[in-house]
Amino acid sequence: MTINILFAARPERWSDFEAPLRNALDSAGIDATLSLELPPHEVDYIVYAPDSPLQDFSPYTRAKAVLNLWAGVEKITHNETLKIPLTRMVDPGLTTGMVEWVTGHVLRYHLGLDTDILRSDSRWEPRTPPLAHERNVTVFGLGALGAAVAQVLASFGFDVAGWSRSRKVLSGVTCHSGPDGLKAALARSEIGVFLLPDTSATANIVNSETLSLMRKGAHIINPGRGTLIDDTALLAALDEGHIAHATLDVFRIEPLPSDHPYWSHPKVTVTPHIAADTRASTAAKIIVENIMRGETGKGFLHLVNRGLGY
Ligand code: NDP
Ligand code: OXD
Repeated sequence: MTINILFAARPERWSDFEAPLRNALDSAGIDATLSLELPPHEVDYIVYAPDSPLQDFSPYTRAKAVLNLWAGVEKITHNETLKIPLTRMVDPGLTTGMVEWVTGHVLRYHLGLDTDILRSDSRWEPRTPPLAHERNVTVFGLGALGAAVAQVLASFGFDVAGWSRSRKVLSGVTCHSGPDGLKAALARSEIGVFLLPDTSATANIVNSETLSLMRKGAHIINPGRGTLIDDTALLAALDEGHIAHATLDVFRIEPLPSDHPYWSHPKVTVTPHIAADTRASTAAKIIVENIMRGETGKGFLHLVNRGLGY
């Protein structure tokens, strides 16, 4: 029997994904029609990106799952027309990209790289760089991405702690959890990396109170979601000097409006939501694994808990 797979994402993603998906389906021995357009009532699986025009799932009466190409699902979890399982993207390529991006920005702060890179005078000022074990880094969110980031930073020698909703055990990482663990996680942070999803429980988690609990001169790195940060509170903490610098990849409004104060703030680095992208070559295998699972009645991998919102 032929399985019908609808690819519902921006057209440029189709050119990235068509061949890898086709190859992965062939390797798995799955006979499938893979297309940008199919009659809704004939679709078995929807490979989906939340910026697709497809927002009404009710005509897809036969579909068994929506397989999200993004890790973040906040734009789809509350869609009431969606009644079937929703999976999120956990992709080795995406994870590696995030680990590399965060590590680069942590090293920038840890080594004070800007001092030499941005130097415009001719002063010869030798200094001894600190060592990683002298630097406390905290990763807020220990899921697919945060756990990988925390463990790589720990393997570099950083003194790493993490914070998540449920308690975790990760080698080399001091794990805190829940509201009670938040204060301890914040209090040690010289560099805070935010890899939490956008949910009602994480909204504005970086606010005047939590910022004040971080070490004076702390640095913030946010590749999670813009809603995690109370922007007014962060700007105030930067202006007061309590927070030394922030690197922000994600924003409440994207693209970040050209008149937003973050663009011109001397203590903010803006990157245009490029921390990590789903990589078609590795992600196609994950999608096809989930289609196989759907066809053989096994549970889907990386199922979204829509009650929790991630
Ligand atoms: P996961 O769902 O695997 O992990 C989320 C983590 O956040 C888990 O550890 C979870 O705890 C924790 N968490 C969720 N809610 C709370 C809470 N209320 N209190 C404490 N901890 C909480 O997600 P990923 O690691 O795959 O991705 C994280 C986010 O990164 C995505 O949701 C997305 O927003 C962002 N992202 C950004 C990209 C970019 O390019 N900028 C690229 C890809 C993702 P627990 O383990 O207990 O469930
Ligand atoms: C994602 C993202 O959620 O790119 O995958 O932000």
